[in-house]
Amino acid sequence: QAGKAVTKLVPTKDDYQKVYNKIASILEDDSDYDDGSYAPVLLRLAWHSSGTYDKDTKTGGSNYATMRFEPEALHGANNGLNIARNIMEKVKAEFDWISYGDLWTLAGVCAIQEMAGPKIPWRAGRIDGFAKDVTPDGRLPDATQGADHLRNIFYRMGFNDQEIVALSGAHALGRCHTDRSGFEGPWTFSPITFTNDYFTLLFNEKWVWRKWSGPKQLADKKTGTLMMLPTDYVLTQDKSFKKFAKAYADSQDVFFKDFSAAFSKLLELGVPESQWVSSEPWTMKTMDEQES
Ligand code: CCH
Repeated sequence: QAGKAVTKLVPTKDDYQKVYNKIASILEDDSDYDDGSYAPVLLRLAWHSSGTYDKDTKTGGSNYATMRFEPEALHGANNGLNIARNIMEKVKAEFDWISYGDLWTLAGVCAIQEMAGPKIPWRAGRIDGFAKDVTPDGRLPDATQGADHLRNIFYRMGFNDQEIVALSGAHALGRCHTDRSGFEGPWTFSPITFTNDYFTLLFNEKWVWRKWSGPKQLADKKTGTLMMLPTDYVLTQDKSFKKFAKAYADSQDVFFKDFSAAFSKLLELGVPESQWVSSEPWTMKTMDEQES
């Protein structure tokens, strides 16, 4: 067979692990970027590419990676995600066989796991869509609103109150940027380590409206360095949300378990069952696990 092209094989779990490893290897490429890691912004890309799902029309979701196209790329909610998409191009250049939907969701898995979060079961099989598949603006949550809005948005994706609260715990990571959303600052003191601090801080700190010219957001009274969005604070005000938020503040294990299940479900929204390459989700290894 010398000199003959090898028949292209279906990628295996090992192939996707190589992609995971590549993503992990570039997370901290620029120590000057934010808190020293691209993981939070990659996580936000995975979420925004999946959270457009509408269960009634079965449109949106992670399948087609339609954020590559205008106008979805320019939707206000996606401000700043061009940074994440550009970083992903470096990975795509090396692994051209992977679909954008698989790449972006795998980056979300990698971000959580490499920031010391729980294992996120993940499956491959998303396919690239076209500009005609872009979703309408307004499918992602608006941080200035309240509990009704959160329910409208997340029930549309097929989530319940418990899952809404669990997913919100992702705000343990990363920060807001005035030039992206208008809001400013991190939610926790460790924005590149996944913890349940978002929930403990929500209950243990006193939150006051920040006095500034920007959009309405809360600041912790003690240091004034942390922030909560109106939609974050509502998790302590709405009776049903509060019950779950309290449980997650009380136990990081419970939070990690519920987050893993809800986030895994989020990443699969909009992908027809027949497309998955494996019947069972895979658990990708962390870089640490592969060293020992
Ligand atoms: Fe979020 N998020 N998010 N979020 N988000 C922002 C940043 C991050 C809302 C609004 C905002 C989820 C849910 C919500 C992340 C993950 C998740 C920002 C600042 C706003 C505003 C953007 C900026 O300025 O850079 C609202 C409203 C909701 C309602 O539920 C969910 C669910 C997830 C993931 C599971 C992450 C991570 C960030 C930090 C990004 C970064 O660049 O640091």
